[in-house]
Amino acid sequence: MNILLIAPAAGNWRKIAKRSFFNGKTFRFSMLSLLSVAALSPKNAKIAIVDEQTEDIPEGDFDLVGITAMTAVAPRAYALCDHFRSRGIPVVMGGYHASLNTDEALEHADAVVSGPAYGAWEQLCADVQAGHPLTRVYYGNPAATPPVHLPRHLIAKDQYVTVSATFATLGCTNHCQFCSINRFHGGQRHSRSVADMVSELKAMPDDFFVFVDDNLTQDRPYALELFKALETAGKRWVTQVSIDIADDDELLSAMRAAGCMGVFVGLETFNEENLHLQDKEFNKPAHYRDAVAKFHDHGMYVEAGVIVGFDADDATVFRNTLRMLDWVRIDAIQLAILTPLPGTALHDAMASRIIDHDWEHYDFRHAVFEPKHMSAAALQAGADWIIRRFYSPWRILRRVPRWAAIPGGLRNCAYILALNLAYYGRVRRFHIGGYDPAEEAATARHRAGKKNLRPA
Ligand code: B12
Repeated sequence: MNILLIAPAAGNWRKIAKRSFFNGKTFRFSMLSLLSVAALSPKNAKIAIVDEQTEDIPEGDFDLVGITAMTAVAPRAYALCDHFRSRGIPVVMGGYHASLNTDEALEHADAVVSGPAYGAWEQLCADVQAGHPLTRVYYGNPAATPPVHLPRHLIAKDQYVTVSATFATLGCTNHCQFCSINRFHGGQRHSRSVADMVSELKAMPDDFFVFVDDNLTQDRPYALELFKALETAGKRWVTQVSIDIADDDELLSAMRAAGCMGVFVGLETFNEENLHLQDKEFNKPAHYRDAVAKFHDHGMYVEAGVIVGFDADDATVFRNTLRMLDWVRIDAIQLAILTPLPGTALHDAMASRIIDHDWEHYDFRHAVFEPKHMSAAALQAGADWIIRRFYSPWRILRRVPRWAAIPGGLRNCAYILALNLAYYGRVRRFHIGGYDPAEEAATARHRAGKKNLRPA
């Protein structure tokens, strides 16, 4: 059985790896979706995994094509479905978009694997091998035990910041309105056995890895057990947690002892009303600065997820947000424009205000709805303005070196610098906020000139 598994890429991201200055490598750290599917495939199957960020789609005599898709790449995924189906090759879609928008996906794919692939993909492959017609939807078993070892050799190591990504938990029990996770996992969270984690991590090729969990510490006893087991593994890792664990010194110490270098936290907004509207009241903006300081005290950097465009945001949100990000001493941000992803509670609530239905624009970089207190164009411009300002060379230079002064912080300093430069590269490559190299050079000359004019 000859299987082709594809991670499509849209627009600027297609074959971005071939570019020199910004090649997106820092943001390529997980092919877990397709590696998991590959691991569940029949033992005798010949499998190719293609990541469109790094390579072209091959032509060949495939018995089955599997495509993963987040919403932003769904149109590209559909074009690929149509292409392979026109050649008589059965195509299956899986992942977030197809699971939460199954009827739409079935207009292009022969079948959809809904939810996790466990149990579903094995059955689907058995149907193909037996020559049976495919069922339209195969439902995975969320409580199944995921394979411990993945065929990581199927992806090109040099194209990724690390091929050592994994997850210890799946799902999150919070109900944040804008997030796909809760609905995708049916409100459940499942944890893998600590023994399986240790076995997988020991076999990983790199010392550095990423936990792609949505909220690694949500089950505290489990997290403490996992961290204890990792203490002697000699690994370094990063992950995503929620900010409310900052008061838990025992947990933070255990994370650090287990090798955690830094965390991604969804701060989302500095406005309490917005948090209330999104069912994320466990975030307390008044505590953000102290919370970030706690992570720093434990030797962990903080990258924040920040969203603009909520209903309590007006045109002052951009300046305020940037000022607050500086003040709370955030090390890096992923700035998003609020996006009503189809399948989320937010999408249901906002349906009548959506002005752009092109899924390719649902990449958190486009204003696709009419905001309450400003125009969509103002939201777009303001979001771009924050990104460009936050990742200006001046701010990066001010932000990163403070880690060099922290004992043991040099490693983090290098990592944070790489992360900041990668985001800066994105600003340049995609001309975010009207980035113009000539203008930046002129500003640099202007500042240098000012310095030279300083009295001796
Ligand atoms: C890693 C990651 C990324 C990486 C991915 C690329 C890479 N190669 O490294 C990067 C950083 C680039 C990224 C970018 C974005 N991401 Co992202 N990302 C993730 C994250 C954290 C982990 C994905 C993962 O590896 N999961 C582990 C695997 C095992 O689980 P899985 O993907 O669900 O796969 C299982 C099933 O879904 C199924 N399956 C999946 N695909 C397929 C295919 C077939 C054929 C079959 C049979 C089954 C199947 O089987 C797998 C095993 O059970 C998820 C959150 C999460 N925890 O999943 C968000 C997530 C997928 N991202 C999300 C979003 C919104 C984005 C962005 C739009 C915004 C952003 N945050 O910047 C951009 C999109 C960029 C673009 N234009 O394409 C959303 C997707 C929601 C949606 N409806 O589309 C998620 C769910 C986060 C969230 N909280 O909402 N992301």
